[in-house]
Amino acid sequence: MSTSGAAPRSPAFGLLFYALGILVVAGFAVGWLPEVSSAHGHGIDRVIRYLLLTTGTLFLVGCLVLGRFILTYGRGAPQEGAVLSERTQLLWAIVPVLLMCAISEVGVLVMALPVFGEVYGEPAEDAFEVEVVGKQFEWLVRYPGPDGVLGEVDHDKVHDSRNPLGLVKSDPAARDDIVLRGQLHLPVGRMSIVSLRSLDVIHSFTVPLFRTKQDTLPGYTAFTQFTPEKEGTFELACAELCGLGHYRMQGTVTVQSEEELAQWLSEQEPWL
Ligand SMILES: [Cu+2]
Repeated sequence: MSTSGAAPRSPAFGLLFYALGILVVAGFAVGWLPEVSSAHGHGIDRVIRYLLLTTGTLFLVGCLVLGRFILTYGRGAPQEGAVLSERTQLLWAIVPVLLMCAISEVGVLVMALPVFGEVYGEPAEDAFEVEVVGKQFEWLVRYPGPDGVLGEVDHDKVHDSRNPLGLVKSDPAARDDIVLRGQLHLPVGRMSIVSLRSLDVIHSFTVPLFRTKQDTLPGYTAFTQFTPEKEGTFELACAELCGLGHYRMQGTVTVQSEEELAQWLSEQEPWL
């Protein structure tokens, strides 16, 4: 055989790089996520870590097995007895598939479903209700006002400066609605339910530290719910490339105590 002794080392080096990559990812997976600040967010982080660690480990094991096969069977014509039996080949094909199924099913059923239930299940009865509407390129936030009811809106009445949400003046429930640009105030420790609409294209309501993300679609009202855990100011962003000004489609989420929130709301003027 003419190959020099250096040839088998290159796959070994390749494997070393794979292994290092996986170890780095796995190491960071435990602590690289930004601080979480909502009740369901811990579950989301658990799912992310679980997926990174399981699929990362599988990937590494796959590379090791592949490397072993290349080193053992990859040079020259197969020798007597070097070809695996059909049964063994079948096992090598089926076992990884079953393993992947187990990983994904455990991930879905045990870890992800309870979180899904928290985000899309029945909201708490005392949930704080607010509406957030996306438009190019800002978030409009509507609070129901003292009557606790979001009034009627009419898309034909939308005017960017005079009536950005198209509130209907003849509806008493709409007359006390408060509309603000990019300022979402929420109570701490109590579930918030946000109804989401869009006035133009698809946007995505995203509060990274709440691990909350929900698309807003024109002509459709979507909902998302979460319970903020800590007081403070958080970033509200759009996670759907929605046009040239997408980058500036930001707002702030202020989480405060019930008293502070009630005080702040009482200081806001109704839009109409
Ligand atoms: Cu957007």
